[in-house]
Amino acid sequence: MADKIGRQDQSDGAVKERVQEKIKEPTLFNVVLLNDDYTPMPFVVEVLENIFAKSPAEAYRIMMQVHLNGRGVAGIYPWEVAETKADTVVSQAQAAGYPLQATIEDA
Ligand code: TYC
Repeated sequence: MADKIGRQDQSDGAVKERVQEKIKEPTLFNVVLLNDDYTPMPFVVEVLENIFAKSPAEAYRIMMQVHLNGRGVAGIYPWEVAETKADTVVSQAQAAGYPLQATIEDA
């Protein structure tokens, strides 16, 4: 096969050297959990397992990272997914009576 990926035959037989790639990577956002003094550690671990699909060991590691450093990345997603997950964290925490907060930032 003479054609190569990235080249495109022209009607006059010339070959255009470069074709503009149309692949657009989705912009990604970090969902960041914030520390507080009141949300129980097991609740945060549960959130990380249930909403961010983390293993129990990874969920515990991230929870401790937030507890010790004040913040930690729970997951990285396209905007609408990040927004839904952050909203879900806050509403589940509120329903349980805890002040746990999640924010979104550029990845
Ligand atoms: N600092 C909380 C405690 O000592 C635990 C905690 C961890 C809270 C992570 C929020 O995002 C958080 N009970």
